[in-house]
Amino acid sequence: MIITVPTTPYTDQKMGTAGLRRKSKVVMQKNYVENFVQSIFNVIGDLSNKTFLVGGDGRFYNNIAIQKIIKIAAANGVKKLLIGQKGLISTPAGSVVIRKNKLNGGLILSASHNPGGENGDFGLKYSNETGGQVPSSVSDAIYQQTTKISEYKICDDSDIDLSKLGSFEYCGMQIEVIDSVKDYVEMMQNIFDFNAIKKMFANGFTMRFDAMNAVTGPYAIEIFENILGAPKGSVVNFIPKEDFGGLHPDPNLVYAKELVDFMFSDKAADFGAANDGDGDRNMILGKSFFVTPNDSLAIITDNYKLIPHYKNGIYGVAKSAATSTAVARVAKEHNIGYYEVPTGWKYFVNLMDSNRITFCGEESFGTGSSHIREKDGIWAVLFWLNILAATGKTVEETTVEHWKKYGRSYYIRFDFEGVDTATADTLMADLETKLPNLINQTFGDFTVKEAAPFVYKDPVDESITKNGLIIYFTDGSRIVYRLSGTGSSGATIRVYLERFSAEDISQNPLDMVSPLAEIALEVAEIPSRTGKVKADVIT
Ligand code: VG1
Ligand code: CO
Repeated sequence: MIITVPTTPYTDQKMGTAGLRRKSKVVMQKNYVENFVQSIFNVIGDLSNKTFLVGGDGRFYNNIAIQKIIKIAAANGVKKLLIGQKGLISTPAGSVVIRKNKLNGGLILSASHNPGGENGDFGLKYSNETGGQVPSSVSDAIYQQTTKISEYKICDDSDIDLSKLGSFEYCGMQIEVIDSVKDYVEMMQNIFDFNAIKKMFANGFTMRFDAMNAVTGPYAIEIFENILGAPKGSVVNFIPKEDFGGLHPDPNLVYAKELVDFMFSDKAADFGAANDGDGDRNMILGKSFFVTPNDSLAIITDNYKLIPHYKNGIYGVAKSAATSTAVARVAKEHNIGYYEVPTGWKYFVNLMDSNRITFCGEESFGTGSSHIREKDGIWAVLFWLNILAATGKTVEETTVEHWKKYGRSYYIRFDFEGVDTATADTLMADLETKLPNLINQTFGDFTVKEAAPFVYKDPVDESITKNGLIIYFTDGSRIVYRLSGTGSSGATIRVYLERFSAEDISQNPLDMVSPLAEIALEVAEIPSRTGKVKADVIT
């Protein structure tokens, strides 16, 4: 049954910020998935004693790719695969399953928050035994393999039915189709005070959770409606669809419009939340109120004592460099460790494994903790529900009180999308050269204190990563520039703007950062070089 098939390399199989992400049509090319998966197995080496998880966010082409992965794994002598029922597993649930069952790793098929469908994107994230995505040293080795691959092994047998739970043998390999939801739900019950949240719902508290037609629907129905007793209908868009029903499953003010409109209407629930395609991102809303992911991380950290699993103490916290400094002030107040890493969850893994941090987050709607090694959308929602249940306060009260105590970091991200790759690369290179000259220069009310590339040295493996350019101003404001590593065509320039105010906490964020935006565009010459005078997406 096992055959060896000759193949020729693709030149573009390099993983970005979070796995390999390409247009579905690119991935549908002959041997594209085969080449990539065989390259991963080539790098791992001896597979005879190894067990992996396979599953994904349910998007278009997942089912076909999963069948290919099964056949290639079997042909390469993998001992066993755990596969999410119907091929579904959220990114955080995948991390739970890998860690709980001490697996050697997993392949999570998702392009996360990118749209799906035949004309959308496809993705593949590769995690190791930590339950987190592999470090760059490993993804680089896999990329090297993909550039010289000449053959792959595959089991020439029929497709497998993944709709029913159970264990069986296939082409000499063991397969276990697992419940995608169970282990994850159990873990959440061990972290949070489910009784307190249940009581809050019993007393009439209302919520709306938007699963955006992606993978978190089944998890959310089970946790929020079935177990915690939120009224039926609290979870919307809960059936995972191959094309996410045409939605762009990115939980932010732009793409989760349906939820945002509802939460800013007079019918609003007490609490609103959405997750992304693969369930690792979250957006938190109150009645007519939006909590930025930056503030959410700070508020979660500040309130750890309210949560059973964390109440006896936490290690430090970490954020990506682009994320606002709100959580830094909380870390200082609680006298805990504080770390800044490059963008991408994989940079948090060593910090968690070495007990340096408990919580971490990114401005891009990612929040999480050392309970797993991925960001975790439903975990963040439960954290907020637990805070509200413990304090009896609203989302807005909780956030405003936080600002009163710590001051407020006004924060906005500008994305310039679909920029020609060479133009974007040159823009960043030229800007980097210019940075030293900016120091001490004054722009209106703002004086540059420092300007430099962000360079990170991992304290555990001592690897060096350079990602993004940062301008620091004397008043604590910052501009961060970086190129996206998750797009599937062209380049996206991200400009992150942050302005701190200790007392003035009720201004409009866009108004507050707009002087910084002007400086940011001017210094990097974005309009003249890209032809764009405005950002395509503002979040
Ligand atoms: C984006 C975000 C980053 C996040 C990454 C993966 O990367 O900015 O913070 O970790 O997506 O998120 P980039 O390189 O496009 O800025 V997801 O939900 O894959 O899993
Ligand atoms: Co995601």
